[in-house]
Amino acid sequence: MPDLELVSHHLCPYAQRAAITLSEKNQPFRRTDIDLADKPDWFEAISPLGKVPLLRVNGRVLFESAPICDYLDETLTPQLHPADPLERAEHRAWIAFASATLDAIGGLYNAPDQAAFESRRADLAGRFERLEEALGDGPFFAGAAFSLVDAAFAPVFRYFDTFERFTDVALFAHTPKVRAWRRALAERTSVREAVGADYGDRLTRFLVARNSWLSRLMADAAALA
Ligand SMILES: N[C@@H](CCC(=O)N[C@@H](CS)C(=O)NCC(=O)O)C(=O)O
Repeated sequence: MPDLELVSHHLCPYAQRAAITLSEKNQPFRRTDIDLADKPDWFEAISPLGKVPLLRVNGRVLFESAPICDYLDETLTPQLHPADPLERAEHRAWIAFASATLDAIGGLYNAPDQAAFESRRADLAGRFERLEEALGDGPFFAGAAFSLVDAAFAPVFRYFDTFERFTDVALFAHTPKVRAWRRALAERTSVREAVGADYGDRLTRFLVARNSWLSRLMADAAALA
């Protein structure tokens, strides 16, 4: 049994992918959350890209969430990637789509004004419509079995739980399959346990501090509450 340490950050969606994967495999691990605004020297020394997540495996360091999750999938059961190579490549492609969607979410919460917010919101709505076309009967991306694509999208959907406390971003109105998938992921134990109990409050503080259009919507909603 390898000694595993996940070097992470409280809010990082990429680190959540690794935490979810470890949990789906019932693999015990230590989690070390660092402050990305004040990175410890030991972290700078072992992180080639200066990013979390890192996975320390018996003292060796893996970086980047995709190879981390692939390594875990190749060494621990149950296997979460499909056995068929073509299907596996498709899953990896949708995981890349999840990463691009995370970038688009960053664009949304950093939008400086209403016009930028609206155009980034419309871009995201288009991405979820594209995703809708890729989904089957559920409850998960590839049907009954939870996969690494599910581990990649659960942190994507988690952002909206916080956004929707303050404003209706109306992103899922025309995507019933995505809505059902989001609900199924939110109920999954591995997904729930991938963040701390204070995640929502931490994310709220992070978003308010962006000084963006969303920060203003959140401040207005809080003032009305
Ligand atoms: N492609 C990387 C992305 C990881 C990433 O962007 N991590 C962010 C936190 S969520 C980070 O560490 N950023 C460095 C910083 O903020 O300085 C992966 O899949 O692991």
